Amino acid sequence: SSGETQGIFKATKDDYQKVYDEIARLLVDKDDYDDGSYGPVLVRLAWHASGTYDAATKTGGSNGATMRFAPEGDHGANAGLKHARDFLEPVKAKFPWISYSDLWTLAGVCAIQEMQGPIIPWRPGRQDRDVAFCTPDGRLPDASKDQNHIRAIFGRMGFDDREMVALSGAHSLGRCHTDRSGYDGPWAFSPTVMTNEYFRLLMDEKWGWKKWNGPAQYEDQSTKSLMMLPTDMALIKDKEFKKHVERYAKDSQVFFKEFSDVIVKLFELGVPFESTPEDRISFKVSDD
Ligand code: CCH
Repeated sequence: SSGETQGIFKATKDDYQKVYDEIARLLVDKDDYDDGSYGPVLVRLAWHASGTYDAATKTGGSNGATMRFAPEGDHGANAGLKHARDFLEPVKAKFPWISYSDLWTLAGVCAIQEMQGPIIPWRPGRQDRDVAFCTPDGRLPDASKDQNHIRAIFGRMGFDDREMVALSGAHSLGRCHTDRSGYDGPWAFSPTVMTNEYFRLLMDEKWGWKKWNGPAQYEDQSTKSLMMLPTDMALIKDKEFKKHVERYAKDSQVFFKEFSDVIVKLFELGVPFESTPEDRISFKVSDD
């Protein structure tokens, strides 16, 4: 059986669509945040919940939602994600049968789809776990590093080069905040719409070091309003990574297809499903 059970309540696909619709409604309703949407920070919450996975020890991953607890919530990489967790509290209150771990990944799916990204098939089955399951600090990527670090971190989760580049395309969304990571600014001109703009900018723009007192980051030379992290630039410095950046810059459909496949995999890392991939739900996008 898949799905949440609480007492005699057994959630159906329609129940999960109701949760999706509620998150989508709140995304429209609460538009007084950042660039006008909580969407990007919800995507980051789902990614940081999932990206702690270690394939060798089969620990971490989205199952558990252990970022609720101080040791993990306070990891430097998770700074600012409280905004995303708090945004979802009214949803959890309205649908108390869903686990936080299913809710966080479902919210990531909803945010991507509502920001005009690809359909991300999703299935329930995550269970919340206690503080003892918090992962150690240092499992998420450090933006000041290079391609070797990217391969070490994402290789530990079980991803190959192509998948690492596809996942990085999420940086078409959102921005860096000086009070969170220390970095500043958005990667793309439309940070609340999912596109392949990140890859096009990497290929087409001239990037130089930003002159400021903050951590080393790049800025575009034409407008000086966009940014790239050292790890973003590593995707064009490394020949094997760059092949995929070029592919995704040229063809947004190819990017959307490969991004969807890889983020489905990311959100399912380490989850002890009783269901099969055929049980995944493709949620209906809201009409505007
Ligand atoms: Fe990321 N990311 N990310 N990222 N990220 C940041 C923000 C977002 C790295 C570093 C940062 C992925 C991979 C990487 C999002 C999704 C993904 C920030 C700014 C840093 C730093 C945080 C702040 O200041 O608020 C590094 C390093 C890597 C890999 O090497 C992957 C993979 C994904 C998803 C699939 C999203 C979305 C944001 C925007 C969040 C917001 O609040 O706007």
